[in-house]
Amino acid sequence: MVAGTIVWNAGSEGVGSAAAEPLKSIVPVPVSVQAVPDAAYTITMSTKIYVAPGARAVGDYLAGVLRPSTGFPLDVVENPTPPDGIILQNASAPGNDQGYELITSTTSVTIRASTNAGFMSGAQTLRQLLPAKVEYRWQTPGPWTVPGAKISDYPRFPYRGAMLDVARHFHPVATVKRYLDQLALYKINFFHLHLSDDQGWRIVVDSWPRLTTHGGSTQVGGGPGGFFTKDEYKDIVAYAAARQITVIPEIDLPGHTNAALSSYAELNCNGTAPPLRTDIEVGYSSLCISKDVTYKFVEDVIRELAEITPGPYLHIGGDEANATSDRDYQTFMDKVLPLVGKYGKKIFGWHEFVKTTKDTTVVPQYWGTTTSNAVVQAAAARGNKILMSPANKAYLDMKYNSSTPLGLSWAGMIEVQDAYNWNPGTHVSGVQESSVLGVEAPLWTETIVKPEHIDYMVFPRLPAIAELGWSPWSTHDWNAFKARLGAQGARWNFMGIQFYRSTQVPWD
Ligand code: TNX
Repeated sequence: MVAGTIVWNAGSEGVGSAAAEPLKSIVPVPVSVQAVPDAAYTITMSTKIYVAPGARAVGDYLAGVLRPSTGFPLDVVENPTPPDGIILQNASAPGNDQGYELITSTTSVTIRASTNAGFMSGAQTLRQLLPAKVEYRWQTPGPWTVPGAKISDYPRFPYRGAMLDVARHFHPVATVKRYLDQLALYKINFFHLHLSDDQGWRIVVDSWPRLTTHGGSTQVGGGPGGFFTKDEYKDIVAYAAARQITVIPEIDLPGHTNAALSSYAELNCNGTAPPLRTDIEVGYSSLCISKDVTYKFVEDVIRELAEITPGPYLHIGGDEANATSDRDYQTFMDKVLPLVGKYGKKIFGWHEFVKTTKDTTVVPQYWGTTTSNAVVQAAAARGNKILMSPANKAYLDMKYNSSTPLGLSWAGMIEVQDAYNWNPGTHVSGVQESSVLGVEAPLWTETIVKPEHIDYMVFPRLPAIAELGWSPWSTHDWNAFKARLGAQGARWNFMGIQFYRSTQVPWD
């Protein structure tokens, strides 16, 4: 079937509004959805989840999503020849290795995939095919019917990410887990955790303990701050992994380092520790490029962080190093980039760092507001993959409009339609689709203090970015998207997500 085709078999037309129909409400929209008459499947008290060997983790996750509202036991069972029920079956996947098929019959709903990433995406589609109340945390009456369907689906880009800044305002483990639960629903598969900035250092480094005891002790506005112990960080990584999400930790270097400089006087060129900062200025701090202790510090941090990070990537920041001269910035990156490799990790950084290296394995994250950038274009020409986070489209901390009570506006106001109406594959001139790794939606937290604030800025824009990363460009259509997005509102209500009710969207 052609990418993006949506085939409606006889009997599926004219039943209710588009938004109310689960097969027409999936976000991100699948590559192909076929309605199959007389093949609806109803989950009952006796339904079991049969898993291929290796897919048990996804089966357990799916059972965990479905049990509270259905009240059903939904045992997860390994069985090579499952009779009926929910079946996760090994098979060659459509498109690429993150793809899956979902096929219903009156006795089963089968997800066919070749990786747990594929099974997880199929599970999220299944979740969206069930009534919105399946998201409720209390037992609620069914029926729990999946419409008759054959879905074939796979992502446009391998990387769909979200970033959370826990440095400007600290966000504890429970808030991070809640966010991971929300991200999984939209097939986000990378979680970038911004762990250090001028206002706070949020991860324990045993060899430099004052980074957290002092550097983690406050935040923007002067509150108590906080930090993750290594065990808490590992707990986040495991929770993400159970949702097939890879954590990419960021230590922002050599700028955005006031919290570190305040914790250790020796990291400053003048040997004097500055006070902690709780304002939202940027671009004033820099590690001391000429001191040997700087590289001992950076190596210790990278080593300890790499040890507790099973994923393949570390993000080294590199943005807004306005207090570091160009020559010093180059010197710093020449010394630091090899350290990441030494501890077995690949490098992500904010896009400007890529001017310092010809290494084509590093990933610059484009955060500019224009559609041409010489450094990024040159990197793409050399063969680097680019991660797209244009601030005027993908930044979740920008206001929706001038009356939005939270957020900043330096990159513009971003209504839902603005977040949706751009093409990652053509956005930056000279960066072809084949050079794009994917998309990421960053949430900086200068003004974001509580989970409700996260909800309000993330929803409904994150699903727009998720769809740009997943769905074929041939499906891109604002009117179709806004109808599907509107149908998600009921789901968010059951999830307790306090979203922004944009007037651009016909909410259910
Ligand atoms: C720019 S984008 C920053 C952050 C701020 C953000 C606020 C980037 C790489 N740096 O330090 O938090 O703007 O929107």
